[in-house]
Amino acid sequence: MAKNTFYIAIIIAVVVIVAAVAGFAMLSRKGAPTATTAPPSPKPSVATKTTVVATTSTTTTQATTHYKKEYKMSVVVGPNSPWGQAAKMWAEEIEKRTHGKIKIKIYFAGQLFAGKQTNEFQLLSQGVADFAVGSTINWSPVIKQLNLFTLPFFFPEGKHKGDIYKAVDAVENGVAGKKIFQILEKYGVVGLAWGENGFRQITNWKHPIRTPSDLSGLKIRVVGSPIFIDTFKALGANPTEMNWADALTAFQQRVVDGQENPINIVIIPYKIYEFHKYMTVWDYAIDPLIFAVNKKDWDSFDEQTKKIILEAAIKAAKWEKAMARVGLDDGTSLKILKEEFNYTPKITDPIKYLEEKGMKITILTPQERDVFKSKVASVYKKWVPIIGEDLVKAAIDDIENALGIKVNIPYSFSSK
Ligand code: X2X
Repeated sequence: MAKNTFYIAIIIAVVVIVAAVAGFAMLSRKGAPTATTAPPSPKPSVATKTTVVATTSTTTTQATTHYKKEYKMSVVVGPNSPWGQAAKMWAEEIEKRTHGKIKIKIYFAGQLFAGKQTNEFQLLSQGVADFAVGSTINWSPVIKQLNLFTLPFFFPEGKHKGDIYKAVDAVENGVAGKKIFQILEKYGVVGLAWGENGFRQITNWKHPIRTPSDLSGLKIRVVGSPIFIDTFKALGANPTEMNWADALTAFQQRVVDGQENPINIVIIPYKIYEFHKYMTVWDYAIDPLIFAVNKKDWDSFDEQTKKIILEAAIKAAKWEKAMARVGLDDGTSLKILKEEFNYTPKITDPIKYLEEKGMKITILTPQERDVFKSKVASVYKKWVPIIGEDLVKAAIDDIENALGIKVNIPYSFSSK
């Protein structure tokens, strides 16, 4: 009798185990994400909790457990600028292609760093932000080498319209650009693609600027990056640092006389023409954007996820860069937007658009630009050693090799 009870108990135990295993198999199959369905809701039931314990060694659970519930992306500007739109494009593409495993919340208009834009790089390197589409200017107080792009009048106009943009691409895709990405990585940030805020043009409400004397005494809002103070002082202006978050009110109230920013990404979307009647196109500094990710996050992703994030960054950056340049280059950007993105921007002639809005626009001739350039030797003397002579030389080589022109700067290198 006791023997029979023992056998019955064993049979019941076996049935229970088989049923449990079969149930678990069904549950885990149901829960596994497929190419077409979204992953299951993160709130596990008691049954799934048990299965998680039982399956910790399988690859399915490993791939899902290390994602954060939500990742943060930082952007200095709002969602109406192509800069903000490209951030959205990047985040959405990542979420779509990872089937929702990576969800990104975008913090526009500097929300993540309470308006102090020069803090963005630290937040990204510390992981307070996981992703950013950041301006090299805003990161340059921390990564001194990024001041390369704001050395005044460094990039040559070249022989043909649009050559100056080819010079920028040559640096970003060349030796100098690679060195810069390596430096970022040492600070815990992985750069994935180059976008663009654009060449910065100066606007003001008082009068046209064609010569350095026209700038004399004008109070100009600049970003809180020291090379700007040095440059505008060298040019005879009166620069004052201000966060972008406070700038529009300052323009409206005429706390400052002028400002400098790129046409397509800032001046038009932020309607600077409502405050300033005069603009001078002088292409004195470029502000590349970097699509970047915190290195700890990056290292936590599997190869497939990395590939998705990288490809999505390259795609969004390409669209964004074309938007920054459309109507200002030799037509390449409009072609890219139409042919590769099937997208026609609303404004294809930004200069004409701004004139229609009432702006008086002065486009400097190469000779007039050279007069400004002749005033900034002191900026080069101080900043080339800070940026690093090697990096500046590498950038010059990149440009000369790509464009076949000579780059002249008001600086003599200490060594060959
Ligand atoms: O603050 C600016 O001028 C802006 C928006 O261009 C940057 O973030 C560098």
